[in-house]
Amino acid sequence: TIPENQWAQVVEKKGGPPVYKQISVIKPGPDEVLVKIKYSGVCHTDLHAMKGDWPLPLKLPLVGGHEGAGVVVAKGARAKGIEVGDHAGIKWLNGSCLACEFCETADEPLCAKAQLSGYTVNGTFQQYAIGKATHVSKLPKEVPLDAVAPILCAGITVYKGLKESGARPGQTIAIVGAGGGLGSLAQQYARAMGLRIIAIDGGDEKRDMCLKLGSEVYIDFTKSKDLVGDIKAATHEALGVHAVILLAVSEKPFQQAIEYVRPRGAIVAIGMPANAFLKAPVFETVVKMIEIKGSYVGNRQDGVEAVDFFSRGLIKAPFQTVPLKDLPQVFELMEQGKIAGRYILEIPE
Ligand code: 8ID
Ligand code: ZN
Ligand code: ZN
Repeated sequence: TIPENQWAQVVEKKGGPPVYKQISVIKPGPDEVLVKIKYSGVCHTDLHAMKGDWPLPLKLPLVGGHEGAGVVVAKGARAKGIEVGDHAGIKWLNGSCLACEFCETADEPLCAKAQLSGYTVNGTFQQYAIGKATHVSKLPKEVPLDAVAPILCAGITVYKGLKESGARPGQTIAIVGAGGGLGSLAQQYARAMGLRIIAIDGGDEKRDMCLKLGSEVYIDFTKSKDLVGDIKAATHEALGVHAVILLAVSEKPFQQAIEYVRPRGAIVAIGMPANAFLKAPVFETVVKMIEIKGSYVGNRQDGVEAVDFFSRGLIKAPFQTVPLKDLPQVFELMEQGKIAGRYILEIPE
């Protein structure tokens, strides 16, 4: 039976912190499902949301979270393709109009009417979360619900970003912010795709993790005296990397990437530091034929594929599990850049 009230982490004012309290359980609308969340990853986006970092209006009070894995416990009359009892994931893209040009061409993250879990609608830092039946990810039953949770945002996003980079098997990419949640998964997807990886982040804990996850080289941005030189030196004939995957939550690497990307290479912006700009010299961009682009989560099929890589045992990234009530402490560690890999919240029964 579904209770009337539930535990949730609620951001009541911009800046937070989230408050652990009881709120009511909402009934799913006709095209929605209600998912009993077992685990939810904590993405840096949840911290950006709480801090009001982005020029995108936020729902308040807000239940954050968009890497939720659990079990469908109720559904509306028009909710198709997923049944009560199925395992399901709630992603950043909670729903979209399905009728605009972007939705029609499988670019539903670009839908102007997109609803965002843990941002414009309540997300997965609660026991019972709502998702549109068309957008929840059906998860195979044999997949562990804790480890798969970070795939639902971090995994899909880096998988999509790697495809957008155009990097081909055997080519070398730089992953900037490799020690974080997206970075740890990016290394596993990149390795599964046959790419060679230079990991860039700070500290020895992240060094050890990155070298285990499949990077050939780790460069510590807090210690290197010549980051650009060190990255180039690690590439074939010091030509630079074929692609840069930018996951860091600081502006500097976004400006720096042009200095070590190889001619014809691509710079893919995925991290979204507050008030940051991408600035590149026009001359080098032109004469090196550099491609600079953004990549934003993934469409529903990217989700299916990213989960499939995981189900096949190709993606293993470290995570630590703590109870839902500990979210404020996770945010503190994240703010300080102290998390190697991902934190996952265990949602109480
Ligand atoms: O669809 C999207 N584009 C999307 C999806 C999901 C998340 C974008 N994001 C964004 C988040 O909003 C956030 O801005 O990606 C960014 C990274 O999210 P995350 O992986 O969840 O954050 P994290 O675990 O805190 O990792 C960030 C890492 O960056 C490193 C930190 O040490 C940390 O390991 N880092 C920083 I801060 N500055 C760095 C630098 N100068 C750096 N690494 C290298 N060089
Ligand atoms: Zn996310
Ligand atoms: Zn649409």
